[in-house]
Amino acid sequence: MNMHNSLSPEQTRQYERDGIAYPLRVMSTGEAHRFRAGFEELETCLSGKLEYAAMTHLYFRWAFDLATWPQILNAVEEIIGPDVLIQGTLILCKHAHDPSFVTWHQDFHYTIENSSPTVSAWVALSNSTRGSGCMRVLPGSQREGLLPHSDALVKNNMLTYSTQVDESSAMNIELRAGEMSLHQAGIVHGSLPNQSDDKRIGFIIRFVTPRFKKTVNPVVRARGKKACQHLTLWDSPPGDNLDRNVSAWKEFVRARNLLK
Ligand SMILES: O=C(O)CCC(=O)C(=O)O
Repeated sequence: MNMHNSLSPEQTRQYERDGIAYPLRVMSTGEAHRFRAGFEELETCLSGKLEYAAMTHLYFRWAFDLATWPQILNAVEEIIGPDVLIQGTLILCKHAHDPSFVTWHQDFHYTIENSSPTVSAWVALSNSTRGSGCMRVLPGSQREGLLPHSDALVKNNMLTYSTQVDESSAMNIELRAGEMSLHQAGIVHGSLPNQSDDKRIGFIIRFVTPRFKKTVNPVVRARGKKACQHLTLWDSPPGDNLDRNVSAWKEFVRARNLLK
């Protein structure tokens, strides 16, 4: 299989110019399906449809393994350097024929309070197409700086804040299961509802470096050794007691207000 362990010169140019590089194959379809099975096991355990799940990498081994997947980290290193920390993860799952969508926004919202280089990986655990509500971006919009956002609740919006844009240049970021895109925090992006018969599952990983200042949530060191005593490092990968992990994860996201 032709794995892109790192970015080609054209992909690096695409990332700089458009604010996003894609599609990058980082694992086989079969491996993506195994991660999907981990997510679906969690859904079964919670006895319901899971649409929004933050920080699963701290509590579930499959999510930890995905967030620290070598082929993902190899590409991320090329963008932010050899010291790679995982600031957070988020699963956005649009179920079949689900009206949920994501309004246009920038990710500065998550990372504005620090001076660290940052990049987000959007890993497809199912095919993410125009029909299933793939991510859409406005290429080059990362050069416009921080746009005004409002955080009004919008029915069926999977996130809570949005910005107004001219979407005529919108580009669909279609990915097959096992591929990813890497996007800059400043790129304006969003997505439309899933009109397909399958789930659209995106596993999003936000990477930073030890220059990261915000200390609210623990970070996982994925690569490098640089000192970061100012941050809380989450050292141990999750164990395999699913019931215990589910309870601890539910308590963590509730206490930190990471529920949608
Ligand atoms: O998954 C989506 O549809 C949107 C993703 C997103 O907003 C993000 O990765 O920041």
